[in-house]
Amino acid sequence: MEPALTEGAFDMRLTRYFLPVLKETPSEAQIASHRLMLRAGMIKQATAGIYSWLPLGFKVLRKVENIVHEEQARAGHIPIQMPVLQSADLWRESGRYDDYGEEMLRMKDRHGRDMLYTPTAEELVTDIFRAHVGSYKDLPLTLYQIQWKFRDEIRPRFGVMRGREFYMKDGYNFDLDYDSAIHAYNRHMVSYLRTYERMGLQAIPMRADSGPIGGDDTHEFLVLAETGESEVFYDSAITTLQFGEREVDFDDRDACAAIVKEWTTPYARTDETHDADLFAQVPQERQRRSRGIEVGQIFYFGTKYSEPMGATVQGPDGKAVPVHMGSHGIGVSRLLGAIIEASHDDKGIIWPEGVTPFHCGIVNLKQGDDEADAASESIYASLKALGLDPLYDDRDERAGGKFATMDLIGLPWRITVGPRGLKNGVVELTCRRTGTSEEMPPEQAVERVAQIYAPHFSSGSGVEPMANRSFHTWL
Ligand code: 5CA
Repeated sequence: MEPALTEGAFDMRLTRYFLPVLKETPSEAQIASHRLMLRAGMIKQATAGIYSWLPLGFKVLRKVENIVHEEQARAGHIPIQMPVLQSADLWRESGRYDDYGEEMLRMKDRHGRDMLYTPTAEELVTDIFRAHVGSYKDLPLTLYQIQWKFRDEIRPRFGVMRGREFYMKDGYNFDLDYDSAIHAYNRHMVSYLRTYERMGLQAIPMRADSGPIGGDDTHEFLVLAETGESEVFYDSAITTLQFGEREVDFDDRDACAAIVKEWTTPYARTDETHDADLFAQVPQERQRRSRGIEVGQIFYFGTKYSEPMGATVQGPDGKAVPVHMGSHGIGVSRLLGAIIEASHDDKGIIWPEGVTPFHCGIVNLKQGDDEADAASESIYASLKALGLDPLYDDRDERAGGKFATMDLIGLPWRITVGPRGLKNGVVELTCRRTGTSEEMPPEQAVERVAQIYAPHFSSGSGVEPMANRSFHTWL
């Protein structure tokens, strides 16, 4: 049998790759993440708020997406894919076609029918549900997708942070009653806490406003950053919480509720729901006012869509009841901006190990030197044989230029190979975050890199991590 074509099967020598880094700082970019994504050749603006994803950006987008899929699988949610173009008719049923306003991109097809580019998908998923589910015995059910969305933002800015076209995970739960739907809400909160931590982020759930999605119960997840668009108020105690390596049974209502309680007890709210009197009760030395990037939001809205759209199931007593629903979003493309805002320095990006586009860079200081070439090739092959994904800078360039590129694109680890070191049998292993370097024999450097990534290859709970799989086999 042919082995599966994995990501690692691609040739990752820089001379054969497409990494259009920019020397100049683009003047249109106001914040670090936008500047760095453009400079590192991750994205190119196609038109206002709409971007093409170049190889490096696309690779990180896929990594972030894979973490989202893995964590959704762990929580028991089921992936589907819905179209981006939808008929306006469904949105008339829910009453949102007129309510949604100018953010919705509307168009007509050749027959004059009203169409739209999906800004979210409550209506479409409810239509799928009502067509196929009729009994409480088929509940609970949570369907989700990762799909492009379009919102005609009045001021698209900060690159992928506030785009018009953006990539979003949107999930929808269908439950028989309030208690079961609240468990779905809690399960999503727990699952999201895990998801963001795996990306090296601290995202704080904060009580928020539900906007056009509707409902009273909603939390936004915020990554603290000066450049964030939301004003937030919180008790600093919440920043000490860590999900860590806990094992969670996602079917256990009490266990999920306890975790939600832990994260929702300290005060944390966006300005929309901020309550000055309540905030004043937080000990003064722990009161924080700051800014944050919203990387996700969860909603419980009960029967807001199921009732007008007739999404009912037969309950145990034989009576038809509208299902209780919620929706749950993660800003997948925005996350790339958020991760960079949280992790960069003046030289460039510093990728957390969980989402780095390549595990390790290899810099050959003297391309064309037989020994340096052979040692670099051998390190490249050894890392690949271990299932790792190295990027080998095999260009005939000055060392300074190679280091600048590696620092800019932010690979967490770099192995530097040069004739001088090789005479002593050593190469250099450098940590991007701390800047510290250590000399060691090539085999040992390979071994160390493998050890560093080992935790990212075994995520426990029966969900195999992406690094061992071919593209998209999570489905
Ligand atoms: N239907 C619900 C949940 S699926 C929903 O649409 N929620 S949302 O409006 O809060 O969007 C979910 C996430 O998408 C947000 O938390 C944010 O991270 C991301 N997002 C929203 N608008 C944009 C945008 N213009 N650009 C980039 N990301 C965005």
